[in-house]
Amino acid sequence: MKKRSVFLVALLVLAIVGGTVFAGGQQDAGADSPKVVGFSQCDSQQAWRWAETESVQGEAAVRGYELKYNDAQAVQANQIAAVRSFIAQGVDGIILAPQVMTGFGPVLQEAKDAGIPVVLVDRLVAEDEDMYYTFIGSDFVWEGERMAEIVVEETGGKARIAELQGTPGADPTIDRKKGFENIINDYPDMNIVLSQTGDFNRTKGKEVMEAFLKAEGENIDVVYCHNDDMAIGAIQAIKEYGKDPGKDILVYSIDGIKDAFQAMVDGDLNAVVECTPLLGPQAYDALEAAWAGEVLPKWVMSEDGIFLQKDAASIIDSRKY
Ligand code: GZL
Repeated sequence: MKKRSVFLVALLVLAIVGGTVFAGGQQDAGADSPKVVGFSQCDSQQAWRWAETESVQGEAAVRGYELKYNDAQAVQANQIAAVRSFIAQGVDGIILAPQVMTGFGPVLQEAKDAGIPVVLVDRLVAEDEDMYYTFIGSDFVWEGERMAEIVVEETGGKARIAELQGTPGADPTIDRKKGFENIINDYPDMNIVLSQTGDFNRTKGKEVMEAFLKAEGENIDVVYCHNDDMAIGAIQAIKEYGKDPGKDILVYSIDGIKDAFQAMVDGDLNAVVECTPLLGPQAYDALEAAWAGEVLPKWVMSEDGIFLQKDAASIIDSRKY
């Protein structure tokens, strides 16, 4: 009897332990529930942004992650609130496309304190590198330098340049200007005679170009645009002014959206340096590395191309955004 009761007690203990372990297994099942990622997008006002958002959203579906998306509508305070909300919801990772470089320190510290990795996409922040897991994006100085080299080549080193700058305080704006000037500063007859922000926006780019033309329409040889949307606005303004964009006034821009390739096919735009928005796969690769405890370089640089007007017709159909 004794042996039996001992055996029965042993069975009971095993059942409880097993159950607990199994239950624990059920609790571990939580580990198999899909990862939750928060994506804070700075705005959704143009084709480049739409392409980036689609890349991040599409890849989440491919990889089976739950994505919480917020469009800050170009208001930094909204972005900070969105990131704070993601932290409060206990997401597993955050993808952040910061509107400008400054002001994100406190909320990045909160994410760090919560043990949530933050991957920056397409724009940097002016914080210590340990405030984010990595930055995935282009080399904006390189973009500006390559564009200036093309302008020097196509103008013979002599041009009065109007510049349409991007969003003030955003690192593509700062560095595309820096890169362009790195090159033209070596050419005494290459001068930026007008420069103003068009906020990376098609409508504002047109308005600023209209003002440039009103002030100095007969003294502008080149327009250097920090992005394609402003270039397309500038092209419209130049046409309405009565000049031929791409010929009377040469137009150059950065991004490589499909409308820009069409503008080159139409002869209105002279060259484009690419800045790819298709960063979704790399963003999740980075988060997966963070979750696996790996260390990545603090900058995962995008590969970008350079496209001249003469090549646009043969390329446009293969463009992905
Ligand atoms: C570049 C990105 C810029 C694009 C613009 O990574 O931040 O912002 O060049 C966009 O088109 O507005």
